[in-house]
Amino acid sequence: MNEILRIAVQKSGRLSEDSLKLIKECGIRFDNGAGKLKTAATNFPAEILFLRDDDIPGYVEDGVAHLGIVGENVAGETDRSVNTVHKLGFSKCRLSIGIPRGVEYNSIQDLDGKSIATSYPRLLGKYLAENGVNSQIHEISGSVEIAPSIGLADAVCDIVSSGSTLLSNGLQEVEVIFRSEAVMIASRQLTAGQQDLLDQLLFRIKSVQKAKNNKYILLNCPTSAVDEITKYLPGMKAPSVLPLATEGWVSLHSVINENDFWENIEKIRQAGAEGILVIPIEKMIQ
Ligand code: PRT
Ligand code: ZN
Repeated sequence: MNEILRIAVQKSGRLSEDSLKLIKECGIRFDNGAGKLKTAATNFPAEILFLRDDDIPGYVEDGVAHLGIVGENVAGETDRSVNTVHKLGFSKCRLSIGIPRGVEYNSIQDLDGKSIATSYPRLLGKYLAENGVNSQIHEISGSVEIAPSIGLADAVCDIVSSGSTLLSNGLQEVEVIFRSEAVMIASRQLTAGQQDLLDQLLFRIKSVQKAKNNKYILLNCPTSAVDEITKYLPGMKAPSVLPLATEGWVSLHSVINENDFWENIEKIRQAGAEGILVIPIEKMIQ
């Protein structure tokens, strides 16, 4: 059977660029001419649909798209039944409660009996219920942050990234209720062939993500320092160790993790490494 995977991505907005970049990094080629609603990949059985992010869960539930890339905030807010299959690591933000600056705040209980404006009534309602707080939720679809200043609500619950929108509207962030990043969602009715294509795509995505979290490292060190240095290089298996022309010295090749990169580089230097080269990895297959 000639199965095809339809992947819905945001047409234009904060998720668009990184979503398309990820698909390209998975080696899937397509023409994304401006203004297109749909495009076919040339070297993978996939089509890409360009939609508003809020519409993506609905299209995926209905099976019009088989996969979609949305923020976890959108996936968590929707009542559409879809599966979240993988976190993608970009478009990180948080859903937070903000109140006017200067108003005293001790805990979420302070919002009992108060009104909160938000575009996320489900996520907020769940958080309030979990904390036994009874607030009035005002659902509004945009410009949530002006609600307190126009007397519409006592507080807001909105997406925050740098925090500057809250700040410039005289608000302070008092509670983070949900942390979000882009996720891949999938239809619950994939055929075996579509599931197989999804598995292939996820394998590629994980290889791209692993490569981003790691760097290839080459260094020279005394043979006696190899064991000590290897402790800081939990690479793929054991490092490759090649003899150098200088007696008692080797060249060591491995993979170093991005998270504690500088800390480990310092320890490697102290252990006697010299001529350290660090190179980005394009794909990492394990
Ligand atoms: O047109 P369409 O409906 O497709 O797009 P949209 O306008 O609904 O979404 P868009 O493109 O703004 O955001 C898409 C997704 O990006 C969101 O669902 C989040 O998952 C994620 N994301 C990451 C953000 C932000 N950062 C963000 N800062 N979404 C919105 N914001 C807004 C927020 O609403 C607030 O107005 O930016 C402001 C806060 O930013 P700071 O930096 O001032 O704190
Ligand atoms: Zn939207």
